[in-house]
Amino acid sequence: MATKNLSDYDLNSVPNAKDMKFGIVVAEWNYPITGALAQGAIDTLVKHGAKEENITAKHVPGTFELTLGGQFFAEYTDVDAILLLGCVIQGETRHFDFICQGITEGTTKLNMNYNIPVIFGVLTTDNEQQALDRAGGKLGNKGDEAAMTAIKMVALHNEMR
Ligand code: DLZ
Repeated sequence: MATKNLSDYDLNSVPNAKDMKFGIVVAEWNYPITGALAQGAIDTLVKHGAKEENITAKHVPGTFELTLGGQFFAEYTDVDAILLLGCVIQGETRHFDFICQGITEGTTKLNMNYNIPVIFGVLTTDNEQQALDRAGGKLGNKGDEAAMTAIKMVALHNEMR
């Protein structure tokens, strides 16, 4: 399936998640947005067969802390995939750049170090409206997309190992 917006996905192309376990780390910064991402992710996991008891969500203060929250899941639990959900909105300082760099590199390192899917579900936008549009607004919900990516990557892992 070639797609630009995974929210418009073909339901049949997503594997069943009934035996999969997921950890979700949610940043509290911009919580109206990250909470919507988390709800979208959970709804999508359940829609594709995941059991609610196999989905664990934890909160961290900001997007910068998502990496360590993800590492805690990887170290201390037996989840099959981890979703990192955050929202960084451009401000007047360079904080945006540093946080985006930190979470991007951190997510990549977790993927490489733990050999399980760690999904980059972070909105990086110029303003709040762009974020709202992507958190259940007119451009879908990137939390749904993170969930589908997680399911697909767990299925690939199970197939190949
Ligand atoms: C400090 C900060 C700023 C300015 N902006 C955001 C943001 O837009 N989104 C977000 O998730 N977090 C932000 N933070 C907080 C940092 O992620 C982090 O929590 C602090 O720098 C403490 O490490």
